[in-house]
Amino acid sequence: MAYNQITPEEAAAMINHGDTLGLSGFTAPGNPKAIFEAVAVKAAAEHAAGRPFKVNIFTGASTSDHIDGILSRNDAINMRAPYQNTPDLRKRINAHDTHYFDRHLSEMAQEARYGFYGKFDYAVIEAVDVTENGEILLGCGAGNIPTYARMADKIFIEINSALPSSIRGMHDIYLPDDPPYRREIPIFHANDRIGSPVLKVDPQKIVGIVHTDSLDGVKPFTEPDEISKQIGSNVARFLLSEYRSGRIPKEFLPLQSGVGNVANAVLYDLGESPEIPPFMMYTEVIQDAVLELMKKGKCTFASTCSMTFSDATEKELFADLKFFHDKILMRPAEISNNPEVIRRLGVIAMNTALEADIFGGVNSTHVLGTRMMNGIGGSGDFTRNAYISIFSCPSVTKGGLISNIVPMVSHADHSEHSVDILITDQGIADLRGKDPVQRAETIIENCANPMYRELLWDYLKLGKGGQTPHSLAAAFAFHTEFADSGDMRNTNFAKYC
Ligand code: 0RQ
Repeated sequence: MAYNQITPEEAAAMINHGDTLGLSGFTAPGNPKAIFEAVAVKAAAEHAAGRPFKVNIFTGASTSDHIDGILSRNDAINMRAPYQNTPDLRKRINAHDTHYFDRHLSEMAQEARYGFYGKFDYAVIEAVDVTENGEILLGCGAGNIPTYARMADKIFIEINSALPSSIRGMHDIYLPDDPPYRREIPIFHANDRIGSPVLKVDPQKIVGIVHTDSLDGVKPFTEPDEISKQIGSNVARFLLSEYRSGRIPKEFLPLQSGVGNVANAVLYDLGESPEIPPFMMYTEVIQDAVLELMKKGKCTFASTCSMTFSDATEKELFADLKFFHDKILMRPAEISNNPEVIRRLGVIAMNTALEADIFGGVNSTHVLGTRMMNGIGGSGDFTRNAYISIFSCPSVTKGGLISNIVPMVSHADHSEHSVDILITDQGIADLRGKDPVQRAETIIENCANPMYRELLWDYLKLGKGGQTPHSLAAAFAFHTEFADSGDMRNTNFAKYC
């Protein structure tokens, strides 16, 4: 079947106000790169003519400036799910211009199939290639596109000629049946392949092919700062002591690692440890550090949803694809983050907190309790089901004006029932087998910054009993003080007694 070759502007012309679109990709890789720039221009023209124009956008995770950035600057997103990290979109979300609902990434696709979010007008897919019978070779991220493509009435494809066709074989596209017919997801080792190397769609639904030629535009990592390095080395020290004690089996276990500098620093540290054996990853994104570990033979395999490499590393990957081809498999988010598989494989989860409280609760999403930062992403999928679940963060932020260890988290994403280990630049709090007061003692002593330890001890003494001795009057005294004076160190609990 010969497909209609169109321009991004022709695609944008077909997209109407109120349409719901499901996009390929997961983080910047795998996202469409041209059509939404044209949609943003259309939105600006419609708004200038006094007509409304906003669309609903479902993705795999965060996107890039080509989508969330440019659409938000043109106020063109009505509803957005399930994760984002773009400053312009963040502003729209916190101003309620865009309705954002933040979902566990493993659940998004199945809930779309269950019909919870209505019909999809278009799927927009970045691809390396598409055959006449509708077999699509995806780019560097899988995300939720198998579901969106199945549900959408029509499909646009962006063929990106910067992507090599030798990437074929690095995807594992699998959609589980829905209840009551679902069976086990048959992954028993991180490197088990269960699906197809291509996404199969009905070719009749493909209404246009757009051509692009650009890499994903992921920025390279900056050298981790001293605090990130200290956290990284504490996480590596913890894992090594678990391994030496035999609580992690001698073969080691698959790792999940979040995004950012701390995650990168942890992986570099593990790579340097001669005692840690070569390991696999079962994770949702792999970053530059993973490619380095593969070259050293330290990481033997990574199951992921996307290859979130900087452009320089992406070029290196493509130049040596033969070496990496059997070491990386990209799966849809509901499989890369699947709770059943995470629990079965014994994945060790490492994620980042914005703040944690002395009893072990974690806030990953809301700055000072109200302003959305990014979203829960896959942190809940992994944390709740991990063999060991680790959260890390710096002990203080903004030079000490904010303590990241607080009496009570101002927004709860992960409860104390799911958090095993808390790590800051100050040290390691092992919360396993401890009651709430014992947890508080360990966290204050090992993780809080010395600037805040006395205040946190004072808070613990305020409680009037109960298993978790909060003082409800003073639980947010740190946050209230920051709002008043801009420095949590000025907290005076006497005001609350
Ligand atoms: O503000 O930008 O003004 O400097 O928050 O803080 O330390 O740069 O955080 O980039 O490591 O991200 C949790 C957001 C951490 C991320 C989070 C301020 C701080 C700064 C950012 P500025 P950092 P990082 C895998 C799993 C959820 C999703 C997830 C995240 C800004 O890791 O989104 O885990 N996680 N996914 O100054 C007020 C505090 C603060 C604070 C930091 N306590 N109070 N402001 N800040 N702590 C990945 C995927 O799912 C794809």
